[in-house]
Amino acid sequence: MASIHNLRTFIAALEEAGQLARVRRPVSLVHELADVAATLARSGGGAPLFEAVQGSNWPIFAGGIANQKRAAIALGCAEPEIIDVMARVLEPANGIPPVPVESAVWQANVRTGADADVTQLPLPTHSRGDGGAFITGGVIVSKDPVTGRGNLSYNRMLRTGPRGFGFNVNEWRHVRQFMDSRPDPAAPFPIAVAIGLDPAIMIAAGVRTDEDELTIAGAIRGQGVPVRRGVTVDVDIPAEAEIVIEGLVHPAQTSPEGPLAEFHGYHGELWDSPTVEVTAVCWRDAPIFQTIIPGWYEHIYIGNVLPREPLLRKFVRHINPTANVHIPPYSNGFSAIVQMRRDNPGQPKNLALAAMTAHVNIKNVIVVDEDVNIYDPADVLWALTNRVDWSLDIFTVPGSQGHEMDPTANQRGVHTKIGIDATYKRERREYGSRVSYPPVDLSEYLNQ
Ligand SMILES: Cc1cc2nc3c(=O)[nH]c(=O)nc-3n(C[C@H](O)[C@H](O)[C@H](O)COP(=O)(O)O)c2cc1C
Ligand SMILES: [Mn+2]
Repeated sequence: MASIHNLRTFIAALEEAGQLARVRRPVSLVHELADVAATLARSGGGAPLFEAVQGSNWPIFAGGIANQKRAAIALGCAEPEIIDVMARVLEPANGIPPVPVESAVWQANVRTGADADVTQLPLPTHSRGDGGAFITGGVIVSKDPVTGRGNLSYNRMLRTGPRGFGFNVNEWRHVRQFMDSRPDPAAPFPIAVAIGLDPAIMIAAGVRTDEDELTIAGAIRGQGVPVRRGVTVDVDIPAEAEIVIEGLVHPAQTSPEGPLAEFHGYHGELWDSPTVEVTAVCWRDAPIFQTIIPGWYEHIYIGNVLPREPLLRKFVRHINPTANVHIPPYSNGFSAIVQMRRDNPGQPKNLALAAMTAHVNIKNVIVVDEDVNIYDPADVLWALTNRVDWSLDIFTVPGSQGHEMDPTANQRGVHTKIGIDATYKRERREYGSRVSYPPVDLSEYLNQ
């Protein structure tokens, strides 16, 4: 497989692996495109490349990192190595800084000032509860005004006009801290939005770290990401981005922004968010637009699964060195499945306790044996059904700290965590071993 260094080489690698779904039938940007992408993600289909988008000449790609197979392709590793790779690249000492270059592919078409018009961009209105057309798959590139360090993040952007967006940024984000750290916190703050990227950059942008997240993308690829200074803003933008929007955030000029499908599977509320004044729109010839379906698998993979599994695994391996973990994309990053070789009968509960303390979000921990596939929800439900006595094998931690957006928590994020020992208790009753049919390569049996 050729090495991945931009969106195009990623799409080619996905196609080679049977993980791309070319959608040739024209789709509407309003709901239909997201419906198709969400259906593909839910049914284990490929990542869609919408080749005919109504009202636009630009194709749209989605779902690049929506399952284990594609996360492995994006990271250039085998599926069982995903957490090892993420653990390595999250280590600041392994970071590789970006490399400034003179030319960027997006310099092919540059529109500035009044010529910059974002209504020409194919922005989907994703979910039926969404408040309009949003950029959800753009990576925000900014710079710490004090240290000069670069920063990547995701901030949803509601299009409000030809040169205007609403910009969602909560109080914990670096962009918010950068703006507030200046002598005049209300002064315009320069950003660039890079769209259509090497998935290494997409993964890095979901990480919370005090380093420049681009150093993580560099660590994934083993070489620094080429970056080029913006046309109208002084930030270093990935040179192989398909599309770049530059602009100024106006922190004190706020307007209603939202709602949008949230990672927990409901819609967020309407915010009074800072606005963005667009200063330039740039694109490579025949660009591919990219979106993330909000509140769906890729959103969770980038924000909650890949960046968090390494610490979770570290915590449980402190107790059991061969334990494995997965944060499944179908439960908002609030659940963890822990897999272990059971020896000491009390240890599953200790592992559940360890998993709960690794990340504040973790609320439900299910501990299973090595014969249960932690990536298959049906297999986990089988273990819950056949290996749990609900009066003996669970414990709850009422009044513990969770995520403030957990729909079961109070406004401060206080909720009840639960640990479930779904391992086989042979000492209670012996049922022999599980029915098992080893998987075969179906292509050797079908279509012959
Ligand atoms: C797809 C996606 C969308 C996100 N949207 C927002 C958002 O609209 N507002 C926000 O404050 N955080 C959002 N986040 C979370 C932050 O972008 C993310 O935590 C990032 O690591 C923050 O970077 P920072 O630590 O440099 O601030 C989103 C995350 C993902 C994965
Ligand atoms: Mn950051």
